[in-house]
Amino acid sequence: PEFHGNPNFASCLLPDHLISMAELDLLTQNVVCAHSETCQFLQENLQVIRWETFSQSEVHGFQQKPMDHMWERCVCHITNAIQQIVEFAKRLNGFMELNPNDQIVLLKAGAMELLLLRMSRAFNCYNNTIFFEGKYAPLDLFQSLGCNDLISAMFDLCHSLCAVNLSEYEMAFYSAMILLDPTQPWLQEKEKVQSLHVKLDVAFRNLLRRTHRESILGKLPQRGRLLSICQVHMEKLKVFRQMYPGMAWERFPPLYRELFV
Ligand code: CLR
Repeated sequence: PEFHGNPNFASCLLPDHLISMAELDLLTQNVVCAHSETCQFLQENLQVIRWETFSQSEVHGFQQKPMDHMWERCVCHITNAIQQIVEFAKRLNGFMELNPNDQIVLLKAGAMELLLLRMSRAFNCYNNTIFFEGKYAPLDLFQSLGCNDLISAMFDLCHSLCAVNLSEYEMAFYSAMILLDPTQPWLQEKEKVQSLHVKLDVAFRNLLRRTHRESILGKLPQRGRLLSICQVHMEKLKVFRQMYPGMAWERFPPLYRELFV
C-alpha cells in the first residue's frame, strides 16, 4: 500500500529497460499528437461530408479524362498525403535520432502502408466511397487509371479496417508501430529501432487494457495484406511508366519518385 500510486514502482520490467508509467504517458501523448497534427483531415470534419458524393455526371467527367492526366492528379494527392506521413515520422520521439539511412529505409518501406491505414479514415463503408478532391468518390470514378484491381483491393482493406472501428489513439499507435519496424532489412542500427518499437508496444497494450480494447489485436488486417497492396501499387506504377516513357514520370513529384523508384 505504501507504494500505491508511485509511478516508479508501477513500472514494467523489460529485458533491458524499465519503462515508468510517466514515460508511457509521455509516449502516448507524443504518438497521438504526432498523428493528429499530421492527419490532414479531422475525423469530425470528414464525418460532416460523409454523404456528399460525386454525381453520376461528375463521375463520368472523371472517367473521360486521359489516363496520364488522372495518374498525375492522383499521384499529386498521394504525395501530399505522404508528405504528412513523413512529418508524422519526424514528430515521433526517437525517429530523428536514428541515422539518416535508417530514417529513409523505414519511410520507404512504411509510407505507403501508413497511407493505406489513413485511407480507412476517409472511407465510407456504407456506400463504398472514398474522399477525393472534396467529395466522396466511388471506385469507378478512377476507371481511367487502369488499375481497378488495385483500387478494389484498397477498398476491401478499408472495409476490414472500418470493421475494427479504430479510435484516433489506436490509429496513431498502429501507424507508429508499422513505421518503426525493427525487422526491416538494411537497417544499420536495428537495436535503436527495436527499443523504440518495444516501448510503443508496451504503451499500446497499456492503452488497450485501460480501454478494454485488447480484442482488436486479433482483428487488425494481416501485415501481408498491406504489403501485397504496396507491391501491386509498385507494379502498376511500372506498367504506367512503360506506357508513358519519360515525360509523365518526370512530372511526378520528386518525393513520390524517390519513394517508389
Ligand atoms: C487518404 C487519406 C489521406 C488523404 C488522402 C489523399 C489522397 C487520396 C487518399 C486519401 C485515398 C486514396 C486516393 C488518394 C488519391 C487517389 C487515391 C483517393 C484520402 C485513389 C484510391 C486512386 C489510387 C490510384 C493509384 C494508386 C494509382 O489523409
